[in-house]
Amino acid sequence: MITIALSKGRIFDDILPLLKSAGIEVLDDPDKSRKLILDTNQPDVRVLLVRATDVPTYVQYGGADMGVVGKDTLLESGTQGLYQPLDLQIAKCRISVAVREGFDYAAAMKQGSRMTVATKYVAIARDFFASKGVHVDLIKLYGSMELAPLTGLADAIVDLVSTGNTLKANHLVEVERIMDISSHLVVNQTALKLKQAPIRKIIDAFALAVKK
Ligand code: PRT
Ligand code: MG
Repeated sequence: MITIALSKGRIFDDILPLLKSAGIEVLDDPDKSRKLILDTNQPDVRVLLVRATDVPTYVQYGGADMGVVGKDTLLESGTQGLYQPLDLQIAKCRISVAVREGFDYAAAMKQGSRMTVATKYVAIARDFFASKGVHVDLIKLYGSMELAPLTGLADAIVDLVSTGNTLKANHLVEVERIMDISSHLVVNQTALKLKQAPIRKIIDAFALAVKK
């Protein structure tokens, strides 16, 4: 049995064509069913639905043989020992710094002043501002980062941006791009050894489909 951990939403939607290229079709629709373990047309392949941030944990500890997870989540979780054979080029976005319209980011970035930054991505934000030699106070949030600059909780946020519509709707502006993000395939090291042939087959099919 091969178990693949996926999160509902954009990653699930974007991985379906890649799964299909590997001959795998998921038989349940996660939006209609309440099942957390989904069957596929392959009797020896199943899909686990987990929170995006839990995917690295499931794969690391062998609860799943492989999974698909955003680079943002991988960098932030600091998961060790996960084999990452492939950038799947799906669920693309970027991680950026954003501030309230009219906020002087350049001045705030100058030595001496101290900025407060709210984010779910504390590790990524810490590394980024440290690399610039700027001292920031970080506030950890779990969602709706956009509210922080609007309420005075923080001067800036570090968050994912895709179309930019969410920032615009909340009178925020993207002032600096930290990095581009896409989702990666992650594989449990032991599973790779014990189930090498079927796992390789999936990796190879994905690799071929990504190139197209
Ligand atoms: O939602 P939940 O709390 O369950 O978990 P999650 O947010 O970690 O999962 P999910 O499914 O929302 O995102 C999974 C992965 O998709 C992320 O880890 C990213 O790698 C990737 N991804 C790609 C995105 C986006 N694009 C994206 N736009 N994840 C989130 N967003 C959010 C962003 O945080 C912001 O709130 O969408 C909003 C911005 O979108 P635009 O288009 O308005 O700019
Ligand atoms: Mg989300």
